Amino acid sequence: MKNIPIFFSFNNDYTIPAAVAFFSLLNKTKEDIFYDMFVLHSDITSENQNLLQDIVAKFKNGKLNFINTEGFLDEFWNKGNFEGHNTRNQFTVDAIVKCFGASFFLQYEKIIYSDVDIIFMDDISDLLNVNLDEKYIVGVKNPFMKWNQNELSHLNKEYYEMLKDSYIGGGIWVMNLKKIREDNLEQKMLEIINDDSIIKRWPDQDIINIACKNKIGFIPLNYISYPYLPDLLQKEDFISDYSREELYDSIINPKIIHYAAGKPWHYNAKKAEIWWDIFNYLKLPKTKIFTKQKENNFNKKIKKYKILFNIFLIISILLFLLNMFFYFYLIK
Ligand SMILES: [Mn+2]
Repeated sequence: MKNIPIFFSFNNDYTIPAAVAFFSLLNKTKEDIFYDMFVLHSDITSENQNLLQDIVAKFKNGKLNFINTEGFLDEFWNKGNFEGHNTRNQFTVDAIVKCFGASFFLQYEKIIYSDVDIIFMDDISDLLNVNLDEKYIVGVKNPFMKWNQNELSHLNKEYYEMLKDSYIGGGIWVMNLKKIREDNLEQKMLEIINDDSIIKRWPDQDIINIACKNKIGFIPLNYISYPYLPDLLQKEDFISDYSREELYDSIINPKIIHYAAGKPWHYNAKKAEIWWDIFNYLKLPKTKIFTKQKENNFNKKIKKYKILFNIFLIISILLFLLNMFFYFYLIK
């Protein structure tokens, strides 16, 4: 048996996606692998913790531990310049807590981090054998940098030039905790958070990529298979740092499907069938995140109708006044 440490960082709202992700991880685990799973969180209810424990208990090769991080980094989250692109509406403090794994896992020299808006399609324990050397972190290089230069448009020219060819996504990392501690890298991360001249649009990604620059390693794109990539590959002008073979291989042989943009629980994601199959198999409940997107669209529609209604009302009143005016005028 080989023990593989892996951690996650999410809030109570993400319990159901985490349940699907945990099931998919353990369902694909090789017989000689045991996952020591950790959840960094600040608000997951005991009921939801039990729901997740029950999923893990279905399998023999995983143990789930919750670590409460309540209050940790709150001050930095509230003060830091996270204003770009509505960052504060999209993310919670949990997004930056994950950068600080070295503080929570003193017992390990390296650890895997994974998002939970994902499906594991294969065992990923080999990741811990990745050669870390002098690197702080290993992740998947963003394949959309050349195509969508807007991804890093919030950074100034210096940082943009520094990061554009090496920027890793946030879905899956292997963190060199030993080296991060040795070099006191977390102090540097705090300074980046505190530096108001750096806008953090993608909180965790921006902090890690800036702090670890030149000491970042890469794993194949298969570890973040993007469900919407096939559509982009149909566009003739699509360009990427990756070869077409690598891009297609990530679609055909995914190790992890990452619903980075459209989420399956909002019904609008590509490749969502397998997510729903696991959801239904586990008989999971539909919680409030399932309606969020719909509500938003609904609110937008209502707003539109409200404006139309008000215009209609004003025109009606004007017509009425005009009528009254003519009525009295003509009667006279
Ligand atoms: Mn994600």
